[in-house]
Amino acid sequence: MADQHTILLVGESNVGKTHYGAQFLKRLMVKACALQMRGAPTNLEAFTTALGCLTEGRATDHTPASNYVESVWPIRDDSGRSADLVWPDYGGEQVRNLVTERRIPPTWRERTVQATDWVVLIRLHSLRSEEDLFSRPLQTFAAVAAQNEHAAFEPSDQARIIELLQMLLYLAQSSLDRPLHKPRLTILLSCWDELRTAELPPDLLAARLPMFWAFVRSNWSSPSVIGLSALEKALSKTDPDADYAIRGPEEFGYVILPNGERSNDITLPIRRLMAEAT
Ligand SMILES: Nc1nc2c(ncn2[C@@H]2O[C@H](COP(=O)(O)OP(=O)(O)OP(=O)(O)O)[C@@H](O)[C@H]2O)c(=O)[nH]1
Ligand SMILES: [Mg+2]
Repeated sequence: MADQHTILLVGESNVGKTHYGAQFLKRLMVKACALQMRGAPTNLEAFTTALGCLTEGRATDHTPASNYVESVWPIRDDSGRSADLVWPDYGGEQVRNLVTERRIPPTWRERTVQATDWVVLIRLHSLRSEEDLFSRPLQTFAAVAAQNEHAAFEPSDQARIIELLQMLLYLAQSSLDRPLHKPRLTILLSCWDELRTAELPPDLLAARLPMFWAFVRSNWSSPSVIGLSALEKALSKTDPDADYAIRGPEEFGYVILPNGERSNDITLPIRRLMAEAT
């Protein structure tokens, strides 16, 4: 019997969900990874456009805000464990709306309860870094505060992501009395190539989003933080990248494991989840 791994893949718009899904699927198709397809995948439509673009060396479009599709990939790992991977693709605005509207549509409620693993994508490069007394003189703060007196309050990017996880934990009815083992949490720092850093992924997260990292560590027993570059470099939507077109998209992309080890197998974050499942 195959385990069912339903992944709650959480990421706001533009973090790289669709490109990761397409690159993951491509790896499975050309058998260039530790995981193997052991049957026919279903609902690949969500990724066919992206796969086509990547084969030509181009980036694909933003997913329409209201889209939500789940694709099921029957897989086996190199030690014979089987799983049905339920991989969603959707417009990231839906995630942002959960927090801003403070309303959870029934479909998202169900997904949260059913998921065995939560994978959260965070693109550090596009988050606003917080301004505080350590980075700015006090006067600049006072001036900005006066200017914004009537502006609506907006939480910081960091606070918004914490709020999102709080809402999901509440929905999943997780008891926080003890550090959580289930659902397991994997944080993928996406578009790692943009960050041009040699730091370890958990260290970078702790330095850039300290409040978020403290929240995660106080609630989960062993969260994983992995750097992910699904594309390895920025691609244009219009100008095809020659290397991609010649060598194939499966030759690009890598992950940085928590200990700093680099691997070209971008399916490893999921392989690790399968190995931990008991
Ligand atoms: N440099 C770099 N850019 C990437 C990588 N992965 C994705 N991108 C770019 O990031 C942008 C967003 O990627 P998508 O996969 O469309 O993001 P998404 O999360 O699906 O966004 P929505 O569909 O709006 O929810 C695109 O312009 C991609 O080309 C990567 O590994 N490195
Ligand atoms: Mg998308």
